[in-house]
Amino acid sequence: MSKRKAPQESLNQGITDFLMELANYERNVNRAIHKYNAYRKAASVISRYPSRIRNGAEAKKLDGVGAKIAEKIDEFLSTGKLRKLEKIRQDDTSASINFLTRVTGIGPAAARKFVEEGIKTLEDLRKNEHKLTHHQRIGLKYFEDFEKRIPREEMLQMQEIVLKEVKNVDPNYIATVCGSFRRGAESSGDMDVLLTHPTFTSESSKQSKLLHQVIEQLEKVHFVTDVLSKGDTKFMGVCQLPNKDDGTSYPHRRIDIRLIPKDQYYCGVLYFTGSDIFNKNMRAHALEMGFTINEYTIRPLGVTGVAGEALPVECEKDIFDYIQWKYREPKDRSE
Ligand code: DCP
Ligand code: MN
Ligand code: MG
Repeated sequence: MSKRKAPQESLNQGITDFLMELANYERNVNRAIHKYNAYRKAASVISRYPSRIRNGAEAKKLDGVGAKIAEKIDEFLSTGKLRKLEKIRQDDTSASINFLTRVTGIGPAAARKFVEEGIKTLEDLRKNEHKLTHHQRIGLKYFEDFEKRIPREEMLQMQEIVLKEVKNVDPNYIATVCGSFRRGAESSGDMDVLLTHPTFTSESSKQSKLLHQVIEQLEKVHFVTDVLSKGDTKFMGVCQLPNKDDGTSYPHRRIDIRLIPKDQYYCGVLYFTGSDIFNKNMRAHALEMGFTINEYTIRPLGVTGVAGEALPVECEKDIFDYIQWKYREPKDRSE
């Protein structure tokens, strides 16, 4: 997961931006999850609205936009800003909480706790390293690097190293770089790698060695530089390309590697290719067709709505076929 997205302009960008800023404020600062969800829902329905919204009343007709949000839209459209947001932006506590959550490993709860203790800046965090988890320490160490997006040219070089080293460990591995990279993005926030092996299925016993020996190899060739967390099926860490010819170094980058049973691999590839919006839309269509899709399986829904056994899947197209959707190449999966 990465936090910074490439901007995606829409007709009502100004409105959806301020709604998302309010949503994050409600979640991060007030712990008001219901308000967070309400703002997000409104932002989502407005982002799909096909014309430029002229006033609050027009927006209020949409499902998920109530009187209070309509009022804010009127204020925004007539004055170009929102007093509530101006106040929030000036509030030192909420600005600090929002800032700290940009460090990987610091979620809203940890950020609130730090701010209560007077820890508000990178400098404060550095002075209080003993209060940080290992993950947060690495997040702090590479804060500036992790804020940078990864140009596709570098993603291609990173992919080459990962695939080569995976095959060096065992040529029978199957590995796919997913995420925005697989959708053809010109830059990515991180690298998402999925890994499987023909001997590993959801029926076979756990084979954690399959993930660990790949990580060891990537560490051995100095591609993986740090570990954020490492389980039997999920690795979260940091990697770096070898220095350029002129001796200058590349930024450190976030990399996630997941080991997935072979029979669940293509549901995983589909999910981790995204986009998140495409996933939501595909799942909604699947439900209409009587199927439920998640990152592991596609299952038919019985008449009572209970999910049946996982259906066999040999490639991504199988999943599209079950729900009678025309196959879409990764580059056409932005929504
Ligand atoms: N995903 C999802 N829903 C989420 C989070 C993730 O469906 N809430 C899926 C779709 C994403 C994929 O996982 O494409 C990888 O997550 P990332 O956060 O890494 O997103 P991207 O790779 O798409 O973008 P970025 O370039 O910012 O990393
Ligand atoms: Mn990711
Ligand atoms: Mg990604």
